[in-house]
Amino acid sequence: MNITFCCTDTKAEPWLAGLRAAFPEATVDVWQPGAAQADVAVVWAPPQRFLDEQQALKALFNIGAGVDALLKLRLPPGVRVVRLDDAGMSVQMAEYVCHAVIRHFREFDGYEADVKAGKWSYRKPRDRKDFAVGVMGLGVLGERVARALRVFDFPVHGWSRTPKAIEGVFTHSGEVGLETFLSASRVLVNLLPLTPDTQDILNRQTLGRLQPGGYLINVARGAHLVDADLLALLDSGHLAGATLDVFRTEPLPPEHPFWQHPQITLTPHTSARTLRDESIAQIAGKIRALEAGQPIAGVVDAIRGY
Ligand code: NDP
Ligand code: OXD
Repeated sequence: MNITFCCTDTKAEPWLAGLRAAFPEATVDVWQPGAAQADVAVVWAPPQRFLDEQQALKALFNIGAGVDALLKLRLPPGVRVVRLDDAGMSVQMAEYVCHAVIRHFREFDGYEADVKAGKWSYRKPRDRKDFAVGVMGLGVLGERVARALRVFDFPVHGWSRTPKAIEGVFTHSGEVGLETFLSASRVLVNLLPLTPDTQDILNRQTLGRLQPGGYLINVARGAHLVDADLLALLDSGHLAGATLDVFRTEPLPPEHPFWQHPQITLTPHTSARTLRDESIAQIAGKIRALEAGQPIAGVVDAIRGY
């Protein structure tokens, strides 16, 4: 078997070592233009030239959960696109989102500012019943996040394309369920894949339906959010703030107003990182399963877009 590695912004050596250890019988190399045809590829943001040259690939293993960038490229015919299926990401996402929700709910940002100013002051405890959290997307990451939020007794609503049942979570689905879902939520967490149906979904209209004093946590993709609409809703006072991990352009350009906005907390696309060892183990297991003709989880439906 010939495995090729083509991952932008990723140190190749440790990945190659892990893949070689898992497949001692295989050839595992970093792709170079003109390289021999490979059977399987491990990729992140590969150039179009890679895909144009590697027409014999049977499977493309994306070392992330989101495949939006990959699906914009022309893929070899019949290739299976396989996403990372958790591989240590969901616990990180649950930590990040619970941290952001709790920081906002308990006003820890306010306490930090007070302490910096040498002020010993109390804030009135808030009622968590008034801080219902809506999780958009109830897949591998969204479901874990919804369950984690329930541990802190927040009312939790979830929205997905097809109906879902999660114990303790009020679930809604499809276009018909969106309005009820939004108006039931004060804090909105976005964990949707980026597809033609979900691009720009966080806009003046949808965010405007959140309860007054709403709060946005976007951890999925920057292109889900209409930046100007978020700024307008913060200025109008309808939204109290936002925590953003993803942006239309990454790195976020230095002149972007999000950097300095007092109600926006931002992080550099780090809410759930790809963990190398877990990912290699998962990909290796799936390659072995495919070799044995067994079904695998995480195969992307290119028509659906995730
Ligand atoms: P999944 O594919 O497992 O889940 C996607 C969920 O979104 C499903 O519940 C699906 O519904 C729902 N959905 C898709 N389209 C629609 C729609 N049109 N309307 C309503 N619901 C919809 O994805 P993951 O949970 O693994 O990941 C989600 C996203 O998180 C990734 O695509 C990626 O963009 C982002 N991500 C960000 C990271 C970061 O560090 N910031 C790290 C990892 C991922 P259904 O259940 O009915 O199919
Ligand atoms: C992913 C990501 O999609 O890192 O996995 O955003």
